[in-house]
Amino acid sequence: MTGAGYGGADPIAALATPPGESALAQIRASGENALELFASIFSSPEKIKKAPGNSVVHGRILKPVRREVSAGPAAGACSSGTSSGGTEGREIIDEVLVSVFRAPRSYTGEDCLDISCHGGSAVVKAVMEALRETGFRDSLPGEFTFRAFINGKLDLTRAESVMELVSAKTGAGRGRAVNRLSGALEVEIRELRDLLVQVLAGTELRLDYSEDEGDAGGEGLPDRPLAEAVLERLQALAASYRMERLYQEGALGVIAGRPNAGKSSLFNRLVKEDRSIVTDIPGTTRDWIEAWISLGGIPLRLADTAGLRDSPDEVEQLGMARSRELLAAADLVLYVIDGCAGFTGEDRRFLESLSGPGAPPPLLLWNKADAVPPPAEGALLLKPGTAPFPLLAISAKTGEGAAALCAAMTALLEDRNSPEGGNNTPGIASARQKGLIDGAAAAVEEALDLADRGEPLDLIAPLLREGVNALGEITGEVSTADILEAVFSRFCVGK
Ligand SMILES: Nc1nc2c(ncn2[C@@H]2O[C@H](COP(=O)(O)OP(=O)(O)OP(=O)(O)O)[C@@H](O)[C@H]2O)c(=O)[nH]1
Ligand SMILES: [Mg+2]
Repeated sequence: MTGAGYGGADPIAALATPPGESALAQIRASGENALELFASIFSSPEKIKKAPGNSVVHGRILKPVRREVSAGPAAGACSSGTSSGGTEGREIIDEVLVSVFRAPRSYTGEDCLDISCHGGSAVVKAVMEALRETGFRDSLPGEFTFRAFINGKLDLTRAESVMELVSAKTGAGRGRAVNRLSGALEVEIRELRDLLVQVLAGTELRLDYSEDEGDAGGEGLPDRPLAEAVLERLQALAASYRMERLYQEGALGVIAGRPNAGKSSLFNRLVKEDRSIVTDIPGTTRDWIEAWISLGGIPLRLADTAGLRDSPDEVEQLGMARSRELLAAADLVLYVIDGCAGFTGEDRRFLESLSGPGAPPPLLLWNKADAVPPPAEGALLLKPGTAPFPLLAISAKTGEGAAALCAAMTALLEDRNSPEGGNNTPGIASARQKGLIDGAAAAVEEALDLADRGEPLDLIAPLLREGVNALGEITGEVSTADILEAVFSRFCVGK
């Protein structure tokens, strides 16, 4: 049941906060004898040993005894040792607050400690060394959450959401991950699995009965409407994946256009900072520059690029090659037209070259609307015989149209990623979950298809079982060491 390296209940410890200088740092420890081991390096061992679960103890961490063999009392030695544990005269490492949790009422389900010590690498290093000397080992990535899973505190969907929560870039992404952590996805998957088990049970029963009767049971699928309902809900879950990825990982937005169109000015306005150099010299931006922004909760990696034009300048050409690479990977293209120069033949050519198969249609922006208003039609005819392309009037200089632009960008990303017709199912956010849901849906679909064609139930039952197993794998009811290791090794240490 356990992956190589993971497993067991031996005492583990890890820094749970980022390394570096800070007011406080948090070190987590968990496992068999965690409280007794920690007590041996604590100024008031009995307080730790007797502490009830969910309580906080104040005291000092001391150098482990083994290191004190011949050394006399060091500067800062503990002079007020308590009744037992041999704490007198030992060097103090730090003054700490220790949160004590007792099994099974802890994150991991084991005896657990959260040590809040002073921040800074020297303190953390010394505390971790003391913990190692008393018998804790450094935890593997995600090992605390792995133990929570093994001890039945979390299913796999919730365990994965812990990592999603840690890496959420915006409030909306965090909200979606918390929804999964609270078990919304787990409940949906378990429900679907139960329903599919019901269909399978009905099928096997009919199969047994037909075998007794001497036929192979080719008379349609028992509980067919149930199987259809399961398939529909599985498809809705699969469709939620793109939207969840969008909120979790974000999208790439690229600002492109001719030199001097105002791309860098727009970039600075959207990132709300003077990041990119703005001058009236065409060809100012050579190398692209990027920043993350939040678009109504969608994390957007926004890139300002070198202006596109026919130029013999080698450096500019290299810059434009990079612009094109970014454009090829973009989820959203903001094409900026210089209102003062008007829509030029060069703009038309670049826009045509951007509209390859699969490329997202760009948002066309008429910039410098403060100086020159956009064409009265509010649209541009890019190709004769095609529908005019809508224009959004903006001024990177005054901010006019910026709010409408952000709303249009958000709507475009949501439209492109939302499931058709929308749905209210809890979303799935990991590729692992998506693969298993697709597998389960394909199996149920094939089962229905075979039933339609009057195929015998003994061909259909294994497909239903495949679906049941795939759903069990999502929550971790069916799991192998490899799956668990793949899930938990992606976590950060201390989680
Ligand atoms: N009136 C007006 N001027 C603008 C506006 N946006 C940009 N400009 C001016 O246009 C000039 C070029 O602006 P940039 O933002 O550097 O243009 P760019 O597209 O990044 O240019 P390159 O980096 O050379 O490709 C600067 O003088 C800006 O002040 C606008 O909305 N209105
Ligand atoms: Mg620029």
